[in-house]
Amino acid sequence: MTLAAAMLVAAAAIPTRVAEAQSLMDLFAEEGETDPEKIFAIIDKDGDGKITRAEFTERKMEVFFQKDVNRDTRLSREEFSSIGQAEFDEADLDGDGKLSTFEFDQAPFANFEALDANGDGFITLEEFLSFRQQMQQ
Ligand SMILES: [Ca+2]
Ligand SMILES: [Ca+2]
Ligand SMILES: [Ca+2]
Repeated sequence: MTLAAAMLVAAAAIPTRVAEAQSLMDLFAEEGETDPEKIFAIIDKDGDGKITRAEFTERKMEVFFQKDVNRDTRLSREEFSSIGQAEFDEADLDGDGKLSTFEFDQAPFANFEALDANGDGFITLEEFLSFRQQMQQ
């Protein structure tokens, strides 16, 4: 069994909410980074301890263009294999099997509102960590 196949089997065995949290972390992390505080710091560009919507979107777009290997401004399933098929399909609004920048930005798997628990327009480290914790329960 290849590593990728082994990971697929493992992903299928864990509950969806855990998979969502994992993919959120994967999405924003630098390659191989798993420490949520470091991931938070990557998104919080100006280092003021709060993630604004602009910082969140900027990081999402950075990730998008990193993943878009063939530079067609669409993410194919092959280019974006770190999330589950169900999450991918949910984000693929026009059902063409690829995610546009718009679809990626709107995607429920990386939704600003879901992380901004108190709705003040900023994601704090506490909100970021508790979102992750919630997802893992
Ligand atoms: Ca900030
Ligand atoms: Ca592409
Ligand atoms: Ca699409």
